[in-house]
Amino acid sequence: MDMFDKLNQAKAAFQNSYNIVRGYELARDYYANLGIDVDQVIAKVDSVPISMHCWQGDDVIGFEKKAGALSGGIQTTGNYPGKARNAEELRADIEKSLEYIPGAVKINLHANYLEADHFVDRNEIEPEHFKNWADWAVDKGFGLDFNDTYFSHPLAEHGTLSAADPDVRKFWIEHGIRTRLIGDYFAKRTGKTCVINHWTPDGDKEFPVDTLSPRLRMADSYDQIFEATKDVRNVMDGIESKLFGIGVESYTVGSHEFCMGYVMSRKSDHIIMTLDAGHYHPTEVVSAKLSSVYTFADHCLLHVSRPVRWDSDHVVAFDDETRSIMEELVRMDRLDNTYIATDFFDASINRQVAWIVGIRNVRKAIMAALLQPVAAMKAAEAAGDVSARIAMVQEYKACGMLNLVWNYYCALKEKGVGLDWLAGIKDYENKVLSLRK
Ligand code: RNT
Ligand code: ZN
Repeated sequence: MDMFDKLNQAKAAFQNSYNIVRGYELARDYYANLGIDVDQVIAKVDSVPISMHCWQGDDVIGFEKKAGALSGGIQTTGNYPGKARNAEELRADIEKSLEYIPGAVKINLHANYLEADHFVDRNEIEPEHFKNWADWAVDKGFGLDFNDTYFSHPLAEHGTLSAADPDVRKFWIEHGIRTRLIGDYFAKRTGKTCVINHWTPDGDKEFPVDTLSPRLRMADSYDQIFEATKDVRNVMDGIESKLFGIGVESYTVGSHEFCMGYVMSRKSDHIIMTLDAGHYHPTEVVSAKLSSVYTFADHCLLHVSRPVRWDSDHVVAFDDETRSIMEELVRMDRLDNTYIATDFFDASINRQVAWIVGIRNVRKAIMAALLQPVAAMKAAEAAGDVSARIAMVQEYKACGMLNLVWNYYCALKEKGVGLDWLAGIKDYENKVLSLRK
């Protein structure tokens, strides 16, 4: 490259940055007219922690020495090369992805991502098996969240916390207990609350004759887990419901009603509902449930995901439902009460692209919700002006100024404006991922 080319390149780079700032200034003035301080919005958006699920990086397999196939009615499809084969690779992949993900993150681990030189069964897991993760998180300043793993295990074939076999149920209760102790360890190590999500795949392919007993057993199992670990502090416990899983289509023990009933009846300050965007009937949406949850609860945990016709766990899109969820949280003033976690696993594309696109979309949806004149919209509604209401809701939802603020925010954080991150990921794919056989 000669001097002339270099100068031209510098000019183009300058022009780009200049345009980003110009865009920001335009948007800043536009939003100021609506009574919105863009700089405050940016600071807020940046501070909302999103819990990044580790399991997108290796198709939910984990690092147990006897790791088998994924089970429990969930599925990854696709065979894109380069998935992480061990915890070091996974951590490196997460770090690389985070170069292009702006804003506060926590890392969300599953119990099967332990590290040990021998096989450690689920009822034997200890904090020491997660020491490397904790050391890494402390070093990087990340919070850690956690999940028990009640699937991909031979003893999970006929139920876990609801199992009729007392020994099997005992095994899984022990797993739940140890999961909470590890959550306690994470909270102590990182100094940040550890949010644990409890999800069991228990269910039946056919509609059972006795639908009550498994539910009574599951409630009792959770009670036992919480009673045995009642001294654990700084841990929140989400109970995740589901409509159905593959192979257990007719009956799910941990249904929405079961989980909501369990959480509400325990009146605990740490047992909360988990709402996964893919866990309801196809026309039933999480955004429509949140204000009912918040009528009776102070917190909840979200699994932001994208169901395509079923709980397919596609990469989160910047779609209406993701936006509606965040709009609800903002309009209810419950953004800070809500633990936001991602949950998807696409094995058909570069796994880092999956993380980056999905998590950026979650944060962008938060920004989109905050860049709306909520007070004015509420005032129109309260005054009974339903015509102004629809006009305002539609106008501000689609406002094109959003991207100008988003681009400026990404530039400010040096996380890649527009698609400026894609080449970096392709490069990593060529240099690192493609060498993994
Ligand atoms: C399954 C649930 C659950 C899992 C993770 C891996 O349908 O959504 O949250 O995706 O535990
Ligand atoms: Zn989930």
